[in-house]
Amino acid sequence: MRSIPNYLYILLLALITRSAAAQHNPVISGYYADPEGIKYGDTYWIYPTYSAKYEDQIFMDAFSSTDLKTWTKHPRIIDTSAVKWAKKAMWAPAVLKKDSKYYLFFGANDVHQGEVGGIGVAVADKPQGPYKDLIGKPLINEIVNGAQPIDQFVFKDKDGSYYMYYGGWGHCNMVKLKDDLTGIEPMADGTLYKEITPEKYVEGPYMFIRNGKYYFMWSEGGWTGPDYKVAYAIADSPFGPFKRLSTVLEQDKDIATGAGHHSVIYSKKDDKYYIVYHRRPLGKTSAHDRVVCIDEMKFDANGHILPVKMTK
Ligand code: FUB
Repeated sequence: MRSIPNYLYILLLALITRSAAAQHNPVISGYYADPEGIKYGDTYWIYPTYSAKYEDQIFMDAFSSTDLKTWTKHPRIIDTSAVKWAKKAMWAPAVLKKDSKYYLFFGANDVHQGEVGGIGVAVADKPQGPYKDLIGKPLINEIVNGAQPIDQFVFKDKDGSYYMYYGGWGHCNMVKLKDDLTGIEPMADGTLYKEITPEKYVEGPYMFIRNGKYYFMWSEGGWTGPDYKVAYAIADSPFGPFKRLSTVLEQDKDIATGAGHHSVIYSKKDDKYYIVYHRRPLGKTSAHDRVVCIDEMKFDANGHILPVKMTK
């Protein structure tokens, strides 16, 4: 029997590898949402919400990878036994490393006026936990400016200040965190809670700096439906103003619906940006049927974000 010529063998191998790499979404199995992606050293991490009934959302898992393709699950990095005031609806982690500690901010209890819950903060010695409640109570419990205290993102500014953007119910506040992350303190102008809600904002804020500009992003629409999406603004300061520029991510009839609540990972070695988000597989209509995906996020020559093409 004649053997396959070498060049054909190599071509075949390249094609197989390429299609395997292209078929990467969803990146983790199971229903998860609101993913916070981050790189600690050489390792990529995803911290998502466990997407299920509120009463079942009593823990969080994390996932790590060195190549953005193969992910290792780290189960129950935090749960309600470590956070006495959290009973349900542990949502939307935001994470960071400060000094030699790892911090995880989260929402709990789907809090309404007069209830205990809101945004909490936990700390661990390793990215995979176990995370312990840092202050033994919510960091933000109250509803201020109409914003439900959920969906926090913690942003470190150029001068080392930590600002937290947060809010559901169509309102977004920013607050300045104390340097030890145990509470909030007034900003330079004396404001404690500054409302910065952009047009059409619903929830899920995120911020990053690129070429000196502040890119502020958020989710619009309803997370339980197909029209959920991500939009953005560019500003010269972390305080805004944040004028809506365009939609970055939305449903695609051939791929998935309800795409939103994202974060961004920057890969310095190849200068690439990745959007980490959740979406609802075609044919699924339950609110909680959400899966975590990653796609590349590109910019035009003027620094504007191009619409993301979701991939399978
Ligand atoms: O997963 C729970 C909630 O769904 C989040 O807090 C919202 O942003 C929405 O994604």
